[in-house]
Amino acid sequence: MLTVYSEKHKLRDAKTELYGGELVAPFECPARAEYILERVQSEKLGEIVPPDDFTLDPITRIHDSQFLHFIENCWQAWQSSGYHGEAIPTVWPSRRMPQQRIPDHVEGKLGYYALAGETSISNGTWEAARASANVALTAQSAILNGAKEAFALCRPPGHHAASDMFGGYCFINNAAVAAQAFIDQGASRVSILDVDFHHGNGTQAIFYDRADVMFCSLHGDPNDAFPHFLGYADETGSGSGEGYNHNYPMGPGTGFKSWGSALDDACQKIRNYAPDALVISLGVDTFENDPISFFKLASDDFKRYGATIGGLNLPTLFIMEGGYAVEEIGINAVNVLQGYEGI
Ligand code: SP5
Ligand code: ZN
Repeated sequence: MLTVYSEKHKLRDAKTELYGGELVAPFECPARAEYILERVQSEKLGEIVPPDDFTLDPITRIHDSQFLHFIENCWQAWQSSGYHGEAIPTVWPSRRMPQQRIPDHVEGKLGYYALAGETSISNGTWEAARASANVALTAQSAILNGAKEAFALCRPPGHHAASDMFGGYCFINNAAVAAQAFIDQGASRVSILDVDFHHGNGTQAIFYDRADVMFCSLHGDPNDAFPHFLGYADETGSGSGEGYNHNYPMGPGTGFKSWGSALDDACQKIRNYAPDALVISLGVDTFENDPISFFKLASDDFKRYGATIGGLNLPTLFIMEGGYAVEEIGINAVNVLQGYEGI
């Protein structure tokens, strides 16, 4: 399987994450991608190529231009305002405050565009997010040009980012950008299957009223898990998108037996939908030793479910999302890809 990887992910190297009332070293760190790359190499998964350059056009198909402009310029504006730490929002347009104004000051803009407060914006964040989207688009092009499958080793991740929101370690929604690229290049239907531990709230929001992109997500019940405010089972789509959004929230301690049944159900929905392409939001934070999650999948389970995805026999684009048990992240991610390939 082809892997697309960019060294520019290292430019996303924030020093702070707001966690449990403290500023800690971010869980979403450069070592994650390096461990995955090493495992791709040591397992001889296949060729590894750098991304092509793309214009902003495929990204603006999904994201609001002012939002992108903000992510690009936030760090500069934050520094100019005299702050010494990284850019962290402290105020939001919450209930009973209107959301139609976008304030001028960077502090107001941060709250306007942030969906959560844990994700600091730091020097290099925009460049890394841009490169991550190019990694996804390059892998998507490979499939368009005939590859059966490809692995986009994206970092930073994307599935929490909506058209005009960042957070949950995400800035540009790589899976959504790639799915839209398939549609723009002639696909009639695309399925996105999100197996990250967290609900892909950004991806759901982006495609919620559309029938041409079906979204299925297996995740920690938002009653108990981030992002808390989306990902419930009764969210099934709206307008012409009604029936094309499927959430499988599961509680603390969920192991492979129940998780695998949910996957089988989602795969049946994908089969019935008969998409032209399948995009997998591949988070491996479902792992039993993940430091911020509560599912109990073992390393071998990743191989087993990779085989289930392979059984769909669809052109498949794997997009890397979360996974924070850093030393095992390469084993778990590559196990999915090898399971898919029947290895
Ligand atoms: C891409 C991705 O996986 N993003 C995840 C972002 C989660 N950030 C918030 C984490 C809050 C963790 N609370 C967990 C409590 C564990 N004791
Ligand atoms: Zn996650």
